[in-house]
Amino acid sequence: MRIVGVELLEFALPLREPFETSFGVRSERRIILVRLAGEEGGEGWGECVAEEVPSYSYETVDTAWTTLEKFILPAFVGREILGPREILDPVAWIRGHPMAKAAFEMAAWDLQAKEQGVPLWELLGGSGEAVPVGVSVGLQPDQDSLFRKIEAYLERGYARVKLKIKPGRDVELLRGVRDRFPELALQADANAAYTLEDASRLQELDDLDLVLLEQPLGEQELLDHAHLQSLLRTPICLDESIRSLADVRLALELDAGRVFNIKPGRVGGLAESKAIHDLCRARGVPVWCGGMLESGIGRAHNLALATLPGFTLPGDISESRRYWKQDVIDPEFELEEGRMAPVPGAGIGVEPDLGRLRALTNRRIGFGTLSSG
Ligand code: OSB
Ligand code: MG
Repeated sequence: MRIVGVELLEFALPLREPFETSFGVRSERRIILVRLAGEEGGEGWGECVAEEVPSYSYETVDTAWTTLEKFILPAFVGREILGPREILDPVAWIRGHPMAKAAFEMAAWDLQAKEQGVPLWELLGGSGEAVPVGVSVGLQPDQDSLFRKIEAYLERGYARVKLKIKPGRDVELLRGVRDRFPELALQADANAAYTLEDASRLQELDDLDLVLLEQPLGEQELLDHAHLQSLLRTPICLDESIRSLADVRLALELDAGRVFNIKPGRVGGLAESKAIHDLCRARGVPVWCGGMLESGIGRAHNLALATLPGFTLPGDISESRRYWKQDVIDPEFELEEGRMAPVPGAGIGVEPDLGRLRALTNRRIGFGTLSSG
């Protein structure tokens, strides 16, 4: 498969409501999409999950744009791609920047699946079946709005709720929710806001029957996570700490985490995600698919991945309407009877509304030959 053209475009989508985490508040999302043109006329799409500011990760929209424009895309125009696992070989020399690499890699998986006429989930080894999904709820102004929000999500059919926590807004907040919703599949995400000094406070969470506690400590603190895990019954799930299969191997060796959140963007793409999934499945370690407030393009990739058999916990793969007034794909992603399924068709099964995308686009760059539109 030869890539004859590449386009990079950036646009902004306002979030339906602000999303607050221990890092701060987001009210819109700047999104980069990668569009690939294959020699047989097919197109592949990928989304970059880097955020506006370097808080969740050191990458940002601007570092990803520069890395894609200067180093990644020029290596591929006019070049043959050998297979999904070898996609990134020509840029393996680039240190780090997994989110920039993943945006390209995922577009290339989509293109390969389309050129073979198969759905992406099939190429990945998934079932393509509808999967139960969860919702990630940001910090709310008060308990009443939090309860109302959770009730509305449960009515839509979400299979579990994840709440953002931070020091000072943790144990009481979660205890209130547990008292009000005794049966709820509930988990908490601290986005690296604690240190080992908070261990006794975090131990109080053990009585709340949480599915897991996501990334309580700093990104680099695998040893401290192992120490904390030895003090907790609640399973620790790692998010920010995991940037590759090597990180998972180390974390398992140290018992620094007993569950893993796989985000293809954070680990450099779908091939690495699948390798992590395969290792965890072989070891009986549960994984689930995380989210980065993606548009419908990134969501479609995540959903295909989440149909692999080792994704035994509901992912942060929510409906388009949970994030956007209007998504860039049409029809949008919706829950059906509490589950979400990949859209039928080759590749990721969806494509952006090009007219709308053109109207929203703030910057664009093209390499090689691209069809019009
Ligand atoms: O920590 O999982 C996270 C969003 C942006 C950055 C980091 C995280 C999140 C979420 C939202 O929790 C998940 C989603 O619904 O996309
Ligand atoms: Mg997280």
